[in-house]
Amino acid sequence: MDSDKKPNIIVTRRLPDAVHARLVDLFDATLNANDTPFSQEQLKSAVKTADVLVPTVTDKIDADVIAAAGSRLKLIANFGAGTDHIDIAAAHAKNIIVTNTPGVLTEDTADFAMALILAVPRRLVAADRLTRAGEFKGWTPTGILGHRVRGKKLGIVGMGRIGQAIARRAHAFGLKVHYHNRAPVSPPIEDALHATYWPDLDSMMANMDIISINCPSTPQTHHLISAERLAAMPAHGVIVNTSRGEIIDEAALAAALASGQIAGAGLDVYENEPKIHPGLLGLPNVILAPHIASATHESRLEMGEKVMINIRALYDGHRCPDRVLPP
Ligand code: 8YV
Repeated sequence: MDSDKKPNIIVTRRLPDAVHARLVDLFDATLNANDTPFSQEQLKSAVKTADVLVPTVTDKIDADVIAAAGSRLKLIANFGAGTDHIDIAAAHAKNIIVTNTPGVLTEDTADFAMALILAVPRRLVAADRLTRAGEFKGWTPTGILGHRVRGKKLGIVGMGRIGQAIARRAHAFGLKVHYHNRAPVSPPIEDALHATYWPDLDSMMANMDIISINCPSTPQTHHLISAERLAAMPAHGVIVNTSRGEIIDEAALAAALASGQIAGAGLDVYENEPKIHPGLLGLPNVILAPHIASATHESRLEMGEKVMINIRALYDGHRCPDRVLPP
């Protein structure tokens, strides 16, 4: 690239105004003003002409899109932490770097997971619906009874940054923290989190009151929460997912919730977003959020900063700080 020329950046979605302004200030940046997700054809045409593509979770950057990339494309700087929608191996084979935005959305995502962990057993959304429907006729001893959270066992599936941030909150709320991970975290971290490791996911699921999904989506975690594992949960069990929909067999979950095999769920992510399994939509014991666990003004700004830092590092001749390797 000509060193005087600003790199050409294509951003597939509309971003907060402050991020937008800084991107166009620093780079020859084009953002998607109408915010409609790009089609595969639009993605292919973007990677042909751009030096840097800034996609989000709504873009499927598969091998076909990577194959269409021109020799200019040096970096895919994802606006988000999860990169399961990007074929990183195919990008690396063409010497295209992939970066993400870890860390800046950890605490917000953990807050949202904790909100679901509290809201499902305490029936917060059902209570709001009842009140708006004019059904609040005054206090009763038996109205909208939920279940106590304190003292219950929470099983965290995936003890990475977000899992650990949830563990800290859960301990403060009096939950007993358990976790399953490919390997245990180090003893000092485990001690600080007051967490108990379960090498076997099946045994953990059978023994928990609440399960929180916090592992990344990879071929190995696809439908990790299967019909069989849901069946192993106790009937009062609750499951919360703020990671990726593909980790749970969504049809099996809808069936388990409808039959009363498990008691409730709080979902922020779905297997085929933006579609949601129709069986979930009518269930009173499920809270359905539209993939907003990290949706705070603060995190979106910091995600934008991370994207810009990664692009600047590359064009200033440094290593991008948030390089992602193939899973
Ligand atoms: C982001 C997320 O908002 O960062 C992630 O992996 O799931 C979300 O919280 C989204 O990915 C933006 O691309």
